[in-house]
Amino acid sequence: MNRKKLKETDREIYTTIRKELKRQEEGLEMIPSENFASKAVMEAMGSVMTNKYSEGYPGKRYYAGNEFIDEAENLAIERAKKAFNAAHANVQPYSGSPANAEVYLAVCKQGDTIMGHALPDGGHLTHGWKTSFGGIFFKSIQYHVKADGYIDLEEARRLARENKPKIIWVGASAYPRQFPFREMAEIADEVGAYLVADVAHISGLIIAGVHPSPSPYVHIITTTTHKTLRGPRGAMILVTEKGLKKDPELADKIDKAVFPGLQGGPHDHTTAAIAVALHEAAQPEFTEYAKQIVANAKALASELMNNGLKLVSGGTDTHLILIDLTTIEPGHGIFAQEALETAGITANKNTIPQEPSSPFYPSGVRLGTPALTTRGMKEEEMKQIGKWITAAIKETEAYRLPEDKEQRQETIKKAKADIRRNKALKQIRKEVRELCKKFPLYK
Ligand code: DSN
Repeated sequence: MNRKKLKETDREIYTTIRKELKRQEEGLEMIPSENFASKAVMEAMGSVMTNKYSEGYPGKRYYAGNEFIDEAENLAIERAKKAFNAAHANVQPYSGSPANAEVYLAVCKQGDTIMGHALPDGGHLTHGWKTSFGGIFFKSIQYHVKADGYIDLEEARRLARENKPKIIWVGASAYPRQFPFREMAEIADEVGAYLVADVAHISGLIIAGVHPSPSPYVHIITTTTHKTLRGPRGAMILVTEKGLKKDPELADKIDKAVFPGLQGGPHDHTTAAIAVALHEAAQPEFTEYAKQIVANAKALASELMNNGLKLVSGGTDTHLILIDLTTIEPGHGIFAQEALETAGITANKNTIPQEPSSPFYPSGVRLGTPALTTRGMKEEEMKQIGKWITAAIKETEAYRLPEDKEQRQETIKKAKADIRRNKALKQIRKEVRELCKKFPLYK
C-alpha cells in the first residue's frame, strides 16, 4: 500500500504502521473476532468521506452538503437489509458496544429487567455483565451453558418465566456452537420479551448461509462489521419484520436511540466501507470463504483434540474454538497465551464455562480461523497449526499460578522471561514465519 505522504509527514506513525503490518504478515492471527479487511474496504475507510458532518439520516440531515453521504448510507442500508433479510437497518453505530447500548435506550427504561448469556460462559459484557452498562442500569439476569458447553435452554426458560425480562439477548463472544434462535424465540415470545440477536462474531457466516439466520425469530439484530463480515470497525442494528409486528415504532425508536440518543455525527467513511464490505459479502467467493472458515475451524479442532487438548463442548460449529486448560491447572490461560505469542500465534486467554479461576487469570484460550482463512489457508495448514499450538502449550506445562497475589506477579514475570527464551518456541516461530510467507497479505 502506498503511504508516501504519511512517510513524508509523520515518520514515527509511518514506521509504527509498517511494524504492525509486518507483525500481521509474519504471524498467525487467531483471535476469532479479528480479520483482514480488503484493500477496497480500506480505500473507502481512508477516503474524503471522513471530512463530513452529517447528523441525522439520509434526506433528513442537520447540515448541508450531504448528497453523496446520503448516497453511500442508502447503499449501506439497502445492502444490510438484503444481507440479513431485515425490514430496517441503521448503519451508524460506532461499534458493537454502542449499538447494544442503543438497543437498551430504544426499548428499556432504567431499572427494567434484562437477560443475557453470562460473560464467563462466553457471553458479552454488554449483555448484562455487572461492570458494563447492561448490568449497571438494569436488573440483569444471566443464563449459562450446561456442563456439555451448550446453552442451558431450561435455565433460560425458567429465568425468563420468573423474571419477565424486557429484553433477552442471544449471541456471545466465546461460544463455539450454533445459536438456538428458534428455541430462544419460544422463550422470549412466551414472556413477551424483545429477542435481540447479537451476531457480531458470526454475521459473515449468517450472510453466507453457513450459520442459521436469526431473522425469522428475533425482533432486533445487532452486529459489528469487522469480524467474520470482514469490513471496517463499525456496527449495525437491524429490525426484522417480526420486530415491526411486535412494535410498529421499533425502527423509529432504534434510529432515535442511535441519534440523537447516544451518538452525534456518523462516521461516514466507515459507513462507505461497510457498504463495500456488504457488497463483497454478497459475492459467491464470500460464501466459499465462509464455508472454509468453518471447515478450517473443524479441522483445527480435530487436530487439537487428537493431540490431547480438551475443547469446551468437544468441538465447534463455527469459526471459534475454546481450549479448556484445566487439564493443566485453573488459570493457566496467561501462560498459554504468552507461549503462543512467542511462537508467532496470536490468540487470547479467555474464561471457560464455570470458570474456576477469574476473568483476569482465566482457564481457557480462544482461537478462531477467520483471518487465516482470508489469507487462503486450508485444512492442511490447520493440521500443522494444531500441532504447533499443542507443542507450544506443552512448553508451559510445568508453570503454576500461585494463589498469593504478589507471588503471582513474580511467577508470571519469571515465566514470561523464560518463555521468551524457550528454544522450542523459537523454532516454531521460525516455522510459522515460513508458512506465512506462502500466504502473503495484501498482495
Ligand atoms: N472484543 C470482542 C471479541 O473479541 O469477541 C467482543 O466485543
